[in-house]
Amino acid sequence: MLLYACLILLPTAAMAVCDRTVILAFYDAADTNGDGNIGSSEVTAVVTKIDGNSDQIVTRQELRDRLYLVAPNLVGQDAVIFDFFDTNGSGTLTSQDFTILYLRINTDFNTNISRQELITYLNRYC
Ligand SMILES: [Ca+2]
Ligand SMILES: [Ca+2]
Ligand SMILES: [Ca+2]
Repeated sequence: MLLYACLILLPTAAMAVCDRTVILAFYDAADTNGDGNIGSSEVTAVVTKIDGNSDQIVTRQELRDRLYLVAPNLVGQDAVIFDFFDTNGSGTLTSQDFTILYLRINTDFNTNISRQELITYLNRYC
């Protein structure tokens, strides 16, 4: 838990290339039922589509090749999206990245990431 606390407080280098418009558009594409919240089932649906070989790790190549399955309007923006999600800067996306991001953004500690929580986060760090 201490490790997570440190990672949450660390400013990320990835934010240097952060593009709020792209991140928000990706959020809207992932919010498949359009209720302004991203729940765990919507996260799982996105990861399942992008993780082509189903090894629970999303590589840059997988995101580049398969982004059209989730957000056809964002094809070509994969690097911006990847860097936003690679919160630990490891070069791959794993459950640790999603956990860190979830803890950073989900300020009311419920089970969803609301659109407003994301906007608040982007206003602060992006
Ligand atoms: Ca939703
Ligand atoms: Ca994979
Ligand atoms: Ca990572």
